[in-house]
Formats: sequence, C-alpha cells, structure tokens
Amino acid sequence: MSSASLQLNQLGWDEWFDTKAKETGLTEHRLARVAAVDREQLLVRDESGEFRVKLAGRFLYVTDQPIDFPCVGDWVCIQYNSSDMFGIIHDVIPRKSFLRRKAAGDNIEFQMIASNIDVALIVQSCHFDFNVNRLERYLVMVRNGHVHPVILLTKTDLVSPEALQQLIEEIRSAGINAEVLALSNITGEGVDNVREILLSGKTYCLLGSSGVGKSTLINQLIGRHIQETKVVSDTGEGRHTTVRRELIILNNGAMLIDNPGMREFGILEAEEGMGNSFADIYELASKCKYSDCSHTNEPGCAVLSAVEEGSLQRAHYQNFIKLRSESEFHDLSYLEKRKKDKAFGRFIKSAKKDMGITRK
Ligand SMILES: Nc1nc2c(ncn2[C@@H]2O[C@H](COP(=O)(O)OP(=O)(O)OP(=O)(O)O)[C@@H](O)[C@H]2O)c(=O)[nH]1
Ligand SMILES: [Mg+2]
Ligand SMILES: [Zn+2]
Repeated sequence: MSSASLQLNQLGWDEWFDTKAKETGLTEHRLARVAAVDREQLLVRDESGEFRVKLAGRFLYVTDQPIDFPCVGDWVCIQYNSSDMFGIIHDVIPRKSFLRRKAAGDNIEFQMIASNIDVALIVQSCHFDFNVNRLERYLVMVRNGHVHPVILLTKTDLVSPEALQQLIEEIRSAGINAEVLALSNITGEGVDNVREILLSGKTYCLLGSSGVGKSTLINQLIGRHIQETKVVSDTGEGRHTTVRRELIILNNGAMLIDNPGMREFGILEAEEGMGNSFADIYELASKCKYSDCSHTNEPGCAVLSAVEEGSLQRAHYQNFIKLRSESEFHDLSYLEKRKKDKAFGRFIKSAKKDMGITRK
C-alpha cells in the first residue's frame, strides 16, 4: 500500500479494500470515506480532512437500486475537474460489510443504513424499550451484513440491579450469546466498558429505537456536546432527535456512526442470517426425522420435542417460526413480483411486435 493509503488506514482502509480496488480497476482516483449524505451532496473524509463532493450523473440517471448509491461508511473514488469546485464521486469500492433494512411498505427494496462497519452497537434501554424479539431482529440484520454485534443496555440508573440481571438472563435464555454491556449516561456507570471496546481505525454503528440514548452516549465518549439530544417521553415516541447519519471520529481514533432511531422494521432477508440467532434450533433440526421438517407438526421433530421437554424455550421457538414465516413471505412476494415483471415484459414485447417496433 502507498503511504497515502497507509494514512487512510486510520479511516479503516485495509488490504481487503486495496485488493478490491485493484480487482475492479478503481485505483486511478482519489479515495475518501463517506462521512455524511445530504441528498446529492456528500461529506467525505480523507487523510487531508473533510470536504464536500457530488455524485456523478451516472448515479442519478442509471442507478435505480437505492443500495447502489454511496452511503455513510462507503469508500468512494473521487475525481476533480477544473470547471467545478466540487469533486465528483465516480465509483463506490465494494463493501466489506453493511447494515441495511427493508424499505417500508410491501416492496422488496433495501435501504442502506451504513457500510464497512466492524461492530454494530445495538442499543436498548433497560426501561420501557427493552424487547428481546426486537433484539433478535437486529441481530439477524447485523449478522446478515457480516457485522459483529455488541448489545448495549442503557439507562441502568432507572432500574434496580436485580431488574437489570433479569434482563440479561432473558437475553441469554433466548439463546443470544452476543456480548452485553450495561451503562448509564446519567451516572456514567459502565461507560468506560464501552470506551474499552472502541478501537482505533475500527468503525462502530449505533442502532436502536429513538430515545434510548445513542447520541447521549456519543457525547459522553467524546466529552463534548456535539450530537443533538432531547428529552423524550418515557416511551421515546414521536420525536426523532438525530436526523442524519454521521461518521464521528473519537480522540482515540475509533469511528462511530450515530443513527436516527428506528421504528419497527422489516429486516428479514434470508435464513442465512437467522442461522446465527437460532443456531440452537438449526442444530436440533438436523436431528428431525424428515429432512424437510417444518418443525410445526411432524412426527419425530427434534425441535418440537425439545420445546415439549422444556430444553428449548417456547418463546424462542415461537419467535423462530414467526421470523421464518415473515422471511418466507418476503421471498414469496419477491418471486411473485418477478413473475409479474416477466409477464409484463412479455406483454410489452408483444405489444411492440403488434406495433411493428420490435428490433431483431
Ligand atoms: N435516565 C437516563 N436517561 C438517559 C440516559 N441516556 C440518555 N438519556 C436521556 O434520554 C433522552 C434521549 O437521549 P438521546 O441520546 O437523544 O437518544 P437517541 O437514541 O439519540 O434518540 P434519537 O436520536 O431520536 O434516535 C435524553 O433526554 C437523554 O438525556 C441514561 O443512561 N439514563
Ligand atoms: Mg440521537
Ligand atoms: Zn422438525
């Protein structure tokens, strides 16, 4: 790697990206990392600092998948042209990892949350917000994107130590083995434990509902009030304080991406990601009598018998069935959509033929 790219290491650039850039022939341009996105204008950062750039026309006219647009965390290739004070983003270096969610509604599109993330900090408050099902959903999303999860439980000042212990036990008995850190932004207790896992040159992304204390935690870690925070109702409903994603660099060189709080989201992709949160169930499934067992009513089902004998938590099992059926539903609607697209394609073709405009 060149000395410039060695400096880019501090922003997370490594051999993996170097290889990808060479493979795809993207070595000619200046490289920078996306720190924030405001519509067509992006804030990027390289070894010399932060600057604003624009998207090449290609992105606006040719790219139709939202996930193909650069997002926070992406490495991009920038070109300067003397007639314009802005640099132009020409390409996005392949993503090593990503966090994405299904766009709202029935469509099958994904929205990027952030890319090239080493660790996702999944934040839930001990008070009101705590929900194991939602935690499992986040874990599926995080693991699908090849990101390592760490769970943060905030607002420990609002619950008793026993209640906190109970929450941690709930997490464990759901078969979740990710690291859990508890903290209070008010008393400061536990914040140092978070600080310890934040390493120089690595990128962390905060995920979680509105009002759980993501921005307050960042302000704590930075020791300055740079992220806007707001008093919320106890349920955290109705107000989103953080409105854009932004890559922030801590004094020790770790990078953090703050996120606006997320509402319930459809995050289910393939069962590939489910395998990690439900490893225990997949393990049992290998012992079912039938290889295509649905684990709902078949004789000789090892999953059902584990539920019956109590070695597998019923709630965890039910969650699995629920998530799986949503996942199948999404796959189904995808297939149906493809079918419709094909049928429409045929219709257009035959209509063109009728009008004599088909090209040979
Ligand atoms: N009691 C208590 N309050 C906290 C703690 N952390 C944050 N808060 C309060 O919770 C409210 C919301 O905090 P924010 O940091 O804005 O929450 P956020 O997760 O960034 O919310 P969005 O930006 O809307 O997603 C603020 O009033 C904070 O002071 C904590 O550990 N204990
Ligand atoms: Mg915030
Ligand atoms: Zn079975």
